[in-house]
Amino acid sequence: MAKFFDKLVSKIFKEKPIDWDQLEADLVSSDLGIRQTMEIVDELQSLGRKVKADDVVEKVKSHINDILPEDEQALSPLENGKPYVITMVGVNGVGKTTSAAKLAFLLKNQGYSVMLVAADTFRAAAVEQLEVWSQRLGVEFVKGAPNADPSSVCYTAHEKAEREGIQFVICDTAGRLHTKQNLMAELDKIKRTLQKHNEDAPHLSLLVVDATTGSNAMQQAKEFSKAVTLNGLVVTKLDGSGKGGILVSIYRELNIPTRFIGIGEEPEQFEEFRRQRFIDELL
Ligand SMILES: Nc1nc2c(ncn2[C@@H]2O[C@H](COP(=O)(O)OP(=O)(O)OP(=O)(O)O)[C@@H](O)[C@H]2O)c(=O)[nH]1
Ligand SMILES: [Mg+2]
Repeated sequence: MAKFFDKLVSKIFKEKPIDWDQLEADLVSSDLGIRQTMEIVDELQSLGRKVKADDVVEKVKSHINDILPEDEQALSPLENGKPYVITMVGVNGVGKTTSAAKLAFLLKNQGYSVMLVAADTFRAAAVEQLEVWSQRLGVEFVKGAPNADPSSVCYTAHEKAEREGIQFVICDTAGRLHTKQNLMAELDKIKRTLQKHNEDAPHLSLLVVDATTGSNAMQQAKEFSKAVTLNGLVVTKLDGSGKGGILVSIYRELNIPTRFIGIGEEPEQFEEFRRQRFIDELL
């Protein structure tokens, strides 16, 4: 995972005494958010002694540990024989389709049966992209007619999955901007349609955000959570210049826990989020 405090560490170890303005700037640029940054700096300054680099490292770690929730349980199939339904939503290009495929791969490797559903029906290329993934990974795939209503594709897929005893259904949706009312309403329709099969569906509604977009990801999380119930976050592209701090601020502000992280383009470069591991790898 990206060591998002690399820069910070190298600076604070060189500079004694600590340059507070610089520390603030570095914490903010790690996407930890202004609120967290101010709290960390205040707490350090109120230690009442000369603050050392180790103090900063410890404080950042303990602060994040206090904010983030306990890890969620790994996903497990429903016991009533119906499929566990996962929807992937987010703005364009964040990594929804890739993450849907990677998640299918992860679940398949845990021994579960999985179906990928192409509910991004706007572009033929989008359907094809997911189809190629499903063939490569050897998982079930369902698509609709070109330009079909995404809800109907999800409805049919659920029916098929239930009939065939498939344990996990992952619905990939088209990228959309929160400003497009009709597209946001479509997400709600997908949910309502799935609920005709199972009132608890979707069991996991994942917002996918690209870590390299920094505070934009926070904005997306705010807007999407107004339109749909989100109960998990996927943070992609943490292998690049992505600053993982964003997942801390999103949880703090919106209570959406990070469930998975993407750390590359390959199917295995995707992990369940683990708080301790994240903190250990920060510095
Ligand atoms: N380096 C890196 N690249 C990623 C990661 N996740 C996705 N990508 C790349 O990001 C690009 C966009 O991914 P998609 O999965 O097509 O994104 P999308 O959200 O489905 O895009 P739309 O359907 O067009 O909205 C692809 O080139 C992916 O390979 C990641 O964790 N790390
Ligand atoms: Mg896509």
